[in-house]
Amino acid sequence: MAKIFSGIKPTGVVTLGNYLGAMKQFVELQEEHEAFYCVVDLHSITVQLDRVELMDNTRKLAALYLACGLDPEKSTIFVQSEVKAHAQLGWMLTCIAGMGELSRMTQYKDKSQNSENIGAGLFVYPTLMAADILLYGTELVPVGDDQKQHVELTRDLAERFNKRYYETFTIPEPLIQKEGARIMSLTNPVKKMSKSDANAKGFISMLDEPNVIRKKIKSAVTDSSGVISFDRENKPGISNLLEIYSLSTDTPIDDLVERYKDSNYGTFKQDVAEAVVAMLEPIQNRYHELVDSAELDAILDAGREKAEAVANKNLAKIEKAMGLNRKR
Ligand code: AQP
Repeated sequence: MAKIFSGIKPTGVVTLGNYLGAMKQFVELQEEHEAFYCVVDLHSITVQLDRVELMDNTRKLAALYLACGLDPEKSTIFVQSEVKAHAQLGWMLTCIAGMGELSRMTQYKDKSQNSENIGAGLFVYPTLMAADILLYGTELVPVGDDQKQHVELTRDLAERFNKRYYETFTIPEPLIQKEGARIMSLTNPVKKMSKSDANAKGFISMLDEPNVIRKKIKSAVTDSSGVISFDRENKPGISNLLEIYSLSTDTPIDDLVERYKDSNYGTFKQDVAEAVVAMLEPIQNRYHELVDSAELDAILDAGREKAEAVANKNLAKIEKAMGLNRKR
């Protein structure tokens, strides 16, 4: 049994990419491991969001965690800003991180590229993520491929801290699936699907209505060869749809390629859309029951208490290692 931590930012409604790349794994892992899953709202304020929208997104994401199958009897499910130790450890780790290593983070480079006002929070985001992970003695971090570099930085910071101060942190490993680790945008299949994409046609939200999903998949960018085969480099659009179809139905990609070898893109896209609709239907139904319920609040309150107990105990040890608090 390993200790697991992961989280998702409530910057919008989670996408099929977040689900297939991360959340689906969260559910499988809770069966055999001690898992902490967090709605990382402190990470969301690295970009400017409407306050009511952010609170709403936080609630929606927590309801989706449960609707996807996270079970509060098996996992600890909570909201990051409610456990204050995350921000405290985030600051402590920022103090041992270097400007050079933070500037090398590709997510920072990508996100700051087209922005005039780059917040300092965006720059130090990885140190808060390191704090999230290290606070729970985490051994495994299930993430999509885009977060691998941040987990590697977490390992470096933990090793540095252990050498500089005291053997305090467990060194975590990223856990990245072979398939689904990078679901691509439907309008630009060489770019990853993101919930904050300004073009809503690029992503499928977990709460999109069936007809919206059908339309988005129908208009997904493909190519003109008309052949259904898996070739990420030369056929990124069709390969992305094959991956989505495969993960939505638990069917190997090779079987799908064989099944559709004489089909056209129209028929194939229709079937992909129906597979996604069928997979999301029970999740959406359960989500609607939960999102405004008192049950959701009770689960998050209990989750906060459980997370806080572990986090505060570990934070006290880390503070001691670093020399914080007065001498007695
Ligand atoms: N397209 C994707 N394919 C596979 N996995 C993905 N993840 C994100 N996009 C894809 C994984 O989802 C988890 C939660 O991500 P996050 O919300 O914390 O941050 P992110 O990676 O920046 O996700 P988005 O959707 O792109 O958010 P915005 O648009 O706000 O930046 C992570 O494990 C991530 O790898």
